[in-house]
Amino acid sequence: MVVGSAGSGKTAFIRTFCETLTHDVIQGSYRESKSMVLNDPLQPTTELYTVSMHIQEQGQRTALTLIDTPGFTTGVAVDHQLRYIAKYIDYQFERTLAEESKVKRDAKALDTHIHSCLYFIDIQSINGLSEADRYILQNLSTRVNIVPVIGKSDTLTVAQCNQLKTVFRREIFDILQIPIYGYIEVDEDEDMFGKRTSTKGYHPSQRTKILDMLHECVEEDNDEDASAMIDYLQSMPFTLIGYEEDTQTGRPINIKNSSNSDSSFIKEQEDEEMQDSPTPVTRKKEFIKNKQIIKSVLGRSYPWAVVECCNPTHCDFETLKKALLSGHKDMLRIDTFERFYEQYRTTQLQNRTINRSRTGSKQGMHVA
Ligand SMILES: Nc1nc2c(ncn2[C@@H]2O[C@H](COP(=O)(O)OP(=O)(O)OP(=O)(O)O)[C@@H](O)[C@H]2O)c(=O)[nH]1
Ligand SMILES: [Mg+2]
Repeated sequence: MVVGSAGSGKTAFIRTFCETLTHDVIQGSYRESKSMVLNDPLQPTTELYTVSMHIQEQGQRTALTLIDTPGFTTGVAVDHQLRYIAKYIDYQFERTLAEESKVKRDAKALDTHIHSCLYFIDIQSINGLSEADRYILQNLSTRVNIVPVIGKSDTLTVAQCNQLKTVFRREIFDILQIPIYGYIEVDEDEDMFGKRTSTKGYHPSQRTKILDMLHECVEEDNDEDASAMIDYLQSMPFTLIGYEEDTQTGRPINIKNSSNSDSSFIKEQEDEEMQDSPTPVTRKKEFIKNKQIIKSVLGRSYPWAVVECCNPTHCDFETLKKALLSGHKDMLRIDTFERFYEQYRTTQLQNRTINRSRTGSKQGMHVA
C-alpha cells in the first residue's frame, strides 16, 4: 500500500513498479479494480484502488496486490483520510477473524492483510518531519508495517537526500520512537545478550543500538533475517524515482541511455579486465567505450542528464523492490500476522466479551 501527501509520487511509483514487473507476471495481465489507472495520463488519485497480479520472483510464485490511496491534504481532512485508510486495513483483519470463527474454515482463504505500507515522507522541508507526517506515522504504525520512502528523489541533491535520511532516522528512532518496520526495542544500556552498549560518555542512537544487536545476531548465528534487516536499516528511508510519462498516453517516455545503463554488468567485466591489464586505466576506458550499451530505460530526462528509476546509483528503487518481493517478504507477512492481526483479534474479542457481559447484565436487570 502507498500512503502519503498529495502529489508525492505514489501513483507514479505504482506505475513504475508495475512496469518493471512486466516480465515477471505469469498469470494474466493486471487485474484492475479500476480500469485504465495504469495507462491514462497521471491524475490525482481520488479513491483507493488495487492492482493485482501473480508474479514469479526468483522461482517463487507470489500473488501481489498493490494499493494506491488518495494523497493526504492538510488540516482537519487528515483525520478523515486517516480513518478511511485505517478502516481499510482493519477490514482485512476482520475478514481473517470471520474466517477463523467459521466451523469449517477454508484452508485456501487468501491472506489479504496489508503487509507493508510505503509511506511517502513530505519532502517540502528537509529539516524535520511535518506535523502531519508525525501524526499519520504515529497512527498507522500501530496497524501496519510502515516502510518510509522519499518520492521524487531526483528533485533533491545528494546532500539533501542524506540530510533527509539522517533527520528522519533521528526523529523516528530517537525522538518520537515510532515503531515503524525495523524499529526494535533495545534496552537503554543492554542489548538482547545482556552486553553493555553504552560506555561512559557515549550514548549510541536507538538505530545504532538496533544495528549493533543485529550485527551480533549475524556474527553469532549467521542469522539471515538479521542480515536482511541490517541492509534495510542502512537504506531506509528509500529514495525513489517514478518514470516520466508521455503526457498524452501516460506511458513511459522513450529514453535511450548509453552510459551506466547496465552498470552492474559493466562493473563485473571491468574487474576481470583490470586483473590482467598492464595499464588498467586505459584498458578500463577502452572497454566501456567498446561495450557501450544503448538501451531504453525507465527514468526522467533532464538537459544535463538522464535519471534512471532502476539504477542503484540514482535511487533505492531496486533495493526496495528486492526487499519487498524477496528479502523481507516473509518477515513482513509474519510480522503483520503476529503483531498487527493478533492485536486486532485480541481487541475485538475483548470488546465482544465486554458487550456480551453488558447485554447480559441489562437482561438480568429486566428479569428482576
Ligand atoms: N521529478 C519527479 N516528478 C515526479 C516523480 N514521480 C511523480 N512525479 C510527478 O509528480 C506529479 C504527481 O505525481 P503522482 O504520482 O500523481 O503523485 P501522487 O502522490 O499519486 O498524487 P495524489 O494521487 O494526488 O496523492 C506528477 O506530475 C508526476 O509526473 C518523480 O520521481 N520525480
Ligand atoms: Mg496518486
